[in-house]
Amino acid sequence: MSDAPQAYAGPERVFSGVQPSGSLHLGNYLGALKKFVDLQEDHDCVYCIVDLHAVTVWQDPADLAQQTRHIAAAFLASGVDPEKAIIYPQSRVAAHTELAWYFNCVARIGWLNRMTQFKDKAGKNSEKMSVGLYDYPVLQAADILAFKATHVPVGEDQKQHLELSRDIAAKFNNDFKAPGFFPLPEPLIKGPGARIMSLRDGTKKMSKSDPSDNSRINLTDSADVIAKKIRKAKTDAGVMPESKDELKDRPEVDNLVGIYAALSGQSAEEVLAEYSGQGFGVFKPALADLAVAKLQPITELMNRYLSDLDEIDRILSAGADAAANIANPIVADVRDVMGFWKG
Ligand code: AQP
Repeated sequence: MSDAPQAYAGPERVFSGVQPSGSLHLGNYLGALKKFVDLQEDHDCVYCIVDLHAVTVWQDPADLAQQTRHIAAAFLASGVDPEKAIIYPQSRVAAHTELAWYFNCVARIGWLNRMTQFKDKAGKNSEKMSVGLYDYPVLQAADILAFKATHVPVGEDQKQHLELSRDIAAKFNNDFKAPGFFPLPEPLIKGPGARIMSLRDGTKKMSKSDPSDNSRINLTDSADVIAKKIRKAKTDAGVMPESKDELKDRPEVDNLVGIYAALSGQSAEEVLAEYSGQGFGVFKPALADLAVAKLQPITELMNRYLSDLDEIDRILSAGADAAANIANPIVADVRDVMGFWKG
């Protein structure tokens, strides 16, 4: 008999989340939303607006619900279809927080101490950060595993958190002698757009919380603002190179080529073949035109969805019911596996 733990034999399911903590940017779109749309065609998909994650840092109560609707509008405008995928706010499904508590008792402090995103976000102020920000990756594991999700489309920044989810799932299965109870979820990271960097510093990821608005392209930016931000994007004194190898020490140029490739559906090599030897005076306007052509229809649709908040609320409510119908029985099984009193 093999000593290998029994593999998960349940159906495939996709789960991912986006925080309602500010305006979505090009990195969120290319790293996550665009993949959500592709996956809904042939997978069972659950897409969550992770408001419980958002409140790990201060969110103004006057804005939170509207920010949640904004993310829903961005999902819909990007092409996520509520007939094909579940869209809902995390705080409406209590299974997330219940499972997170059980996982808090499975995960080890040493595992969380290794999470680089907490260190990056907390900086020198870790003592002043919320316990929730530190524990965020455990809630993320609960988000995924409350649905027994097998695949998680995310940007590269989430790779370490996904590894933690796998470790928690494996330890739970092992500790409670429940081989194959939880799947070990696979990140879906590959592909263009997995790591979009700041327009001001090619070594830092594009982020909602970057204090410089010029560092990112927001999905709500007008055509003029997008063009201006790309015109101002940091580059160097060189011209467009011939090969990808030559991009290694040019992170800002590498990033712009990556953005062009992800938006146009070409490879970086194809982009370089078209623009090698040209100056940024040629490449940047071409990139701006492309970005405007791809993003403006999304911005316009978002605004149209936001003009009918009742419809967004209806979609979120129906999504929350559908999500609870999947997650509640799974978390009830977890209680059984752990041996809680049933009455
Ligand atoms: N720069 C990026 N490139 C590619 N993918 C990215 N994602 C985020 N930034 C990039 C992916 O977008 C999804 C949703 O992210 P999130 O809003 O839940 O949280 P985040 O990763 O913390 O995004 P931000 O913009 O960096 O927010 P702040 O500044 O608030 O921390 C995830 O799949 C993420 O990988």
